[in-house]
Amino acid sequence: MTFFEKVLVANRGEIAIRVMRACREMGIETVAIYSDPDRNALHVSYADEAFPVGEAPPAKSYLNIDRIIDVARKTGAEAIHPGYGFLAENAGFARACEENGVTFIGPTSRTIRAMGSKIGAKQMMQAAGVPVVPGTPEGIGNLDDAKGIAAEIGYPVIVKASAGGGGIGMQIVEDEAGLADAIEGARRIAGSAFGDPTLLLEKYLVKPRHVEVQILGDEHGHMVHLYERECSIQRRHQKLVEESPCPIMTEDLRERMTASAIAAAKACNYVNAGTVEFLYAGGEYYFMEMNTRLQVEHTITELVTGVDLVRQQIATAAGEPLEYSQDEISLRGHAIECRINAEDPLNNFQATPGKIVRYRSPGGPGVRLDSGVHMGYAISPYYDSMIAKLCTYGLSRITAIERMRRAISEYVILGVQTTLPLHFALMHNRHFIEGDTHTHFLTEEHIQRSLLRALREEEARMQTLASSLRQTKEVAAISAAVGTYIRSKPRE
Ligand code: MV4
Repeated sequence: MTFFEKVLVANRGEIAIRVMRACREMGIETVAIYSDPDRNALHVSYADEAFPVGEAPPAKSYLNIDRIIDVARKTGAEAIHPGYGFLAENAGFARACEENGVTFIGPTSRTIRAMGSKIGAKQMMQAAGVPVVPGTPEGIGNLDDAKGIAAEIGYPVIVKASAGGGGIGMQIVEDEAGLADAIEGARRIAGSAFGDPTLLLEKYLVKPRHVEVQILGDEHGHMVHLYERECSIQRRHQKLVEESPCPIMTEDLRERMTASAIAAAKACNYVNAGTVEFLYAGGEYYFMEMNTRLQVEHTITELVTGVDLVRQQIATAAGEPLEYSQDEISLRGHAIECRINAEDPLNNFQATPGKIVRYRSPGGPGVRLDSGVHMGYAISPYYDSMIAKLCTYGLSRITAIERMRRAISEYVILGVQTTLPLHFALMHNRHFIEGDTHTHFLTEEHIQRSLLRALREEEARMQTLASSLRQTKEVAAISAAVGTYIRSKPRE
């Protein structure tokens, strides 16, 4: 069955390769796009065809809607997969695809737009009976109204940008005295960062878990969930470690949370792959937002269910009914994903772009590595710092953890500082092992102390490895020089 003849992948790095892998399995030709510095990137050589779309800055290349649509039309690509980030949740891009007769592999532009408003999404979810965090039913009006609602729900409260994401502009308010400044500050940031100053106010949930549910909907009214992912270990709203299933999930909570996720998806007539994000605190869960894209961490859902989510996205976009009914989707085992970024966890996660001078991938039982780099690859300062997603799978959580420890110990990346030492430390951290994590896990003092100790040990191991490789290199260089010297001597 051919769903499309040719698909353009409007992304780069590991996710572009991931999408192209599904296409290759499905017999679909692929078109890559690349910015000037990405001309030698892996995703370019993996594709059947590749076209430049502009200079390094995303605005001039991977966000260049007209250029991307033009490449699709010139190559005859019937569909575009946006990956994640870049244009994946850009309603204007989805609309441009619709208007140019190119299938956007994802939800409709109408759904993307609707879920882009936190207030609109919350109202829709509340009407569908999905639990939402208590707060302003509309945007924050005048200060007195805000004070009234805050007094009613009780401090601390949080002020958020309705058109926002990633925690940008969020203000936590401990008492009424701080409310006016918080609203003013959030409104200014919301206006400048998102072009929309609309704010909402909610009860602030202290140290919640971030638990999300994967859903898949087709154009024939079928909707299924593919269980939950625990994504609480984050830093500045950038996820670092994700796992499925959630270590504290009970059958009853799973039943309720997945039913809410399905109800949320149906409320916005969701089609294709999406994720319903919840905050979990005090034994209760609340709708946070709906992501209208394939997520970075889709990998762990694929590992515990066996479902190829990208394949389902492509087939759904081609009008096919879902390949699986809910009864045919089961969760087996445990999967963990560690995001390996070119960042320095010992230096405030400073991005560390640079050239990879030594690269050796892990493998073996229960290891999946989705990587976009190779030896000699230069991590660009223009794009996100992700090197690879290291995933491990086991029938039990402890097996997945033990495999992650082993895979990290096998993974050699020299030339740039990475988050590998942090992940090594986390996989040995008692609180992580006990599943006792939440969204502020990495900011807790005792966690930072224990991670610092483990990080320094791991750092030392990496230095030893680097120096031994250097020695090897020096030995190799010396023996080569001796060889040359000997060969250059006239024979006696
Ligand atoms: C919250 C919250 C606590 N209470 N809302 C962070 C970004 C955006 N996705 C929403 N976020 C939060 N909203 C209420 N009412 C805590 C966070 C939050 C958070 C949420 C998920 C994952 C990581 C986080 C880190 C800090 C704050």
